Amino acid sequence: MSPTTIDRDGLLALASKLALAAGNMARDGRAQRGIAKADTKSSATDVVTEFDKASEALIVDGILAARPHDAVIGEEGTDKAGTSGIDWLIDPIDGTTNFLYDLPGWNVSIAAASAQGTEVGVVYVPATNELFTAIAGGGAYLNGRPIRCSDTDDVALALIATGFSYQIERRRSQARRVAAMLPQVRDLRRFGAAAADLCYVAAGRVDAYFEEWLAPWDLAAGGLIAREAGCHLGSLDGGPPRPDSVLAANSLIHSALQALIRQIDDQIDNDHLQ
Ligand code: 2AM
Ligand code: CA
Repeated sequence: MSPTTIDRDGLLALASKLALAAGNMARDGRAQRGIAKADTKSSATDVVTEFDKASEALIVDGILAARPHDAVIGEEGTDKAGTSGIDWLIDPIDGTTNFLYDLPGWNVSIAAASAQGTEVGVVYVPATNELFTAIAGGGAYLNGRPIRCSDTDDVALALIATGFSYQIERRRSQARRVAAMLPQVRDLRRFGAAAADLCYVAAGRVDAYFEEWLAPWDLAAGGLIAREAGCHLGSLDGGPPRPDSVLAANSLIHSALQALIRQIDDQIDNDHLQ
C-alpha cells in the first residue's frame, strides 16, 4: 500500500530524534563502560557489539511507539512487516570497526521509504556532532545548513573515498583495483563507514565514493543525502545504484570515473587470462 499523503517533515523529525538519541547513547556508553565483548558475523573481522544491538532496539522502539503500522528493517535482525506503506531501513551503527577502535566516522543511519523511493534520510556522526539530513526533493543539510557536492571536473584531481569488503577474496580484487587507480587520481580515502562516505561526497569533502557489496541500510539514507546535494548516483557497471555496486560523484566526473574503473577492471581481467 502507498500512503496518500506522506508527512515527510514528521518522518525526518522522528528519524533525527532517534538517530541523535541512539548515537549519543552508543558514544557515551562506550566512553563510560568500554566494549565488553564483540561478536563476529560474516567473517572474523565483521563485528557486532552490545551497542549495535542497543542502538537498534532504541530506534525500533521509538519508531513503533510513534508509528506502529510502519515496516522496519534493521541490520541487527529487526524485520517487521507493516501496513502503512512506509518502510524504515536502519543501520544502528555503520562503521562498527571504527566504533570498536574509537575512531571517528561511525554513524547511525536511518531512512524511511515509500513505494516511490527513499523519502527521508538521516546520518548522525556522533564523534563530530554532525547530523546530515535530506527530504526527497528538499535538498540536503548538515546541522541545518545546506550542503552541495564538489565541482572538481578532472578525475586526475579527484579525492575518492572507497571501502573494502569483509570477505578476503573480495578484498584481493579490490586491492588490485585501487593499486591501479592510485597513480591516476589525487588520492584515495578509506574512512570505514559507507553512510558517512556518502555524506562526505554530499558535503564536497571528497569528490566521489564507490563501494561494492554493501547492504540496503548502508546506502538508503546516505544515498538520498548525496542525491539531494546534487551528486550523481549510479553503479560501477552503469544504471542505478545498488547496494552491491554504488558510485556517487559530482556529475562532472561521474562518467569519467566510471570509465576509469571499467578500464582498470578490464585490464585486470586481461592480465589474469594471460
Ligand atoms: P558496517 O560497519 O555496518 O558493517 C566499510 O567499508 C563499510 O561497508 C561499512 O559501512 C560497513 O558497514 C560496510 N560493509 C562492509 N562489508 C560489508 C558487507 N559484507 N555487508 C554489508 N556491509 C558491509
Ligand atoms: Ca552496522
